[in-house]
Amino acid sequence: MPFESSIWIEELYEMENGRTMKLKVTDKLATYDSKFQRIEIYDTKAFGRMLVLDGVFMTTEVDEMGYHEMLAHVPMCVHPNPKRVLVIGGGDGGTLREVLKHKEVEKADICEIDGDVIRLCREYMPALSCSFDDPRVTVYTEDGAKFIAERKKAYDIILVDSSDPIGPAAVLFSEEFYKNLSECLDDDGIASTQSESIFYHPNVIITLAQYNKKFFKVPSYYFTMVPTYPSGMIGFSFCSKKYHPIKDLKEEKAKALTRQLRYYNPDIHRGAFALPQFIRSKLEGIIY
Ligand code: SPD
Repeated sequence: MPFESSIWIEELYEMENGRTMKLKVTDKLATYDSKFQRIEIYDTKAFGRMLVLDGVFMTTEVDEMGYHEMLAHVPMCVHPNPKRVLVIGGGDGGTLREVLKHKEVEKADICEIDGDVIRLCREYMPALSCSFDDPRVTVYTEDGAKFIAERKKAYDIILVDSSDPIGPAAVLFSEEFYKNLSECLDDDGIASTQSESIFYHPNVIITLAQYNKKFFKVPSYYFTMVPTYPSGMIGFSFCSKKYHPIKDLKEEKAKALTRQLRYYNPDIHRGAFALPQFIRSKLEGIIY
């Protein structure tokens, strides 16, 4: 009889008001207390390898494409020439891997505060961390909020691949951060930022939509499916200084890219901006 683990890992759901999620794990590959957080990597029965930060499920091999492809390709298939790209956070490398699928990219900077996340993901999660050695990549192990505050009009695209607004990532959900995000982008730049779940975090989404509207000409919000995240979904603020998320979609480019992807395609792109009425009505007058 093959060994069947009966160990379940229960997520620490601080933000989800008495709700949680459990996954059966078959092996614990790493646990490390870095300067910023506890980093754990598991083998799970149903979702492949999983990265956990401070008890919160960050990404799994099986469903990460719903998150990383949508964070990267939605803005990158709208901007006509995304040459200079910055990823904030994203130490597992999944977003960077997607960015580098765009041939126009000349420079892909990644600013991750915790170098130990990169180190452990490079060792244990190669399916995600496979792009760090690409010659277009520069890694900065710094505070992302400070990094963007020090740079003006430096990027075409900024992708904020953060954890939740508790712990080291809290600063990435502030008004000042959205102001600096806008100033760090060129005049036609676009940022996409991790903006939580419409079911569990409507107040976070509304607050971020207000910042988005204040500092960007074309503010919007879209979402995607990720079974291991709270409520099985997560969304992103689409913060654009010029381009419309649907009218300016580069259809042919998006279609061609789809051949090497598992989640994103032009129809998914358009559909992701259609929000259920309960959240759409709350965002009415802000971004709708
Ligand atoms: N509630 C967990 C949200 C995590 C979002 N970021 C994940 C990072 C994956 N690169």
